[in-house]
Amino acid sequence: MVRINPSEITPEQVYLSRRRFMTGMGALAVSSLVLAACGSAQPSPTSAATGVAGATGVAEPTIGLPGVTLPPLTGSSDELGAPLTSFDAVTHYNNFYEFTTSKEGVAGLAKDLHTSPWTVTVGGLVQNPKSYGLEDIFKFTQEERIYRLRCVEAWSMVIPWVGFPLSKLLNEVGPTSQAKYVRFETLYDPQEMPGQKSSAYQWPYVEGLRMDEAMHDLTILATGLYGKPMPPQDGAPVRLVVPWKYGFKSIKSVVKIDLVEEMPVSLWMAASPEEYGFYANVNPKVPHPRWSQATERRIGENKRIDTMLFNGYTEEVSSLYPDLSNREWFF
Ligand SMILES: Nc1nc2c(c(=O)[nH]1)N[C@H]1C(S)=C(S)[C@@H](COP(=O)(O)O)O[C@H]1N2
Ligand SMILES: [Mo]
Repeated sequence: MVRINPSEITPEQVYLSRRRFMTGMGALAVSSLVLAACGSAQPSPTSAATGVAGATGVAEPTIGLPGVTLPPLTGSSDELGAPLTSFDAVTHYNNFYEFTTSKEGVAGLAKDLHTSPWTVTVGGLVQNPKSYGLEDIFKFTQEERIYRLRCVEAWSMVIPWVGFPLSKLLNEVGPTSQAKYVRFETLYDPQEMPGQKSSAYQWPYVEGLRMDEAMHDLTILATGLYGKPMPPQDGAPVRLVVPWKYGFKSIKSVVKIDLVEEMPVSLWMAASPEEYGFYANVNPKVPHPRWSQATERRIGENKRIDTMLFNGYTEEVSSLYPDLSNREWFF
């Protein structure tokens, strides 16, 4: 992002907003979990990364978890009527700097990423720290959420994610009263992720949210898209999606979630502090230091469209940011 050319580049409320973004049968399914027998041993993040299988000794790239059925694609547009971005574009125009800074190159380089077994270690200021294997992640009811994704580089997509509210996982571990922020980390494994051999960035990729942002119903952990398991290039097996913020906040291939007291320093804050802050809420009126954010290119369409405050989710999230004149929210 920093080094590329922009041209390339309240309960009732909660219930109501839920209804707006959940679509079709998937949302109504009691549980999509159909688990095959799987090993009970918790793999360490390291063994998960290298794909060393426990019981069988066979290491194989796996997408998703055998036996898990995700809710099928049901929607065809977002809640504003914008059509879905094609599956091909969603999976072949990616930002995932752990592989390459070339958007078109990510899919090919990421295709062999070992995503099973996988462990997400959740700890820090919580009552019940827990390591989630994929089988635990898929115990949360998976639902379809069609969201706009607005990259800070001024392009956007409409993506039908599959996932579940992050709040469900956080409620399980029980943040203590000291916890003010959530810090997320992507897998660090330069063998699997060749872009991490570059010292241009401080790996692993880190992102963060304030506690109320993390608990917001729109904030999900996504395990798939288009009714299919998450493709590696989109952040398999599990990634964050925060639709009212610039895309870089939606961290991919998460292995660690910590509840913390201090505001985390994200990879982008460390890489370019004069350009990227913590909040990064979408705002057409606050330009990036190097380009305007007033409009965006919807991938697959020719014309530019107007960028919306909070990426069109103002009704849902504006109560989190009481003073809109506070520039910190939009940096
Ligand atoms: N770990 C990690 N997460 C990441 C990125 C990345 O480079 N590494 N890129 C971010 C950026 S800039 C965007 S726009 C989105 C892109 O998600 P997509 O490729 O699934 O559309 O992922 C975000 N999450
Ligand atoms: Mo982005």
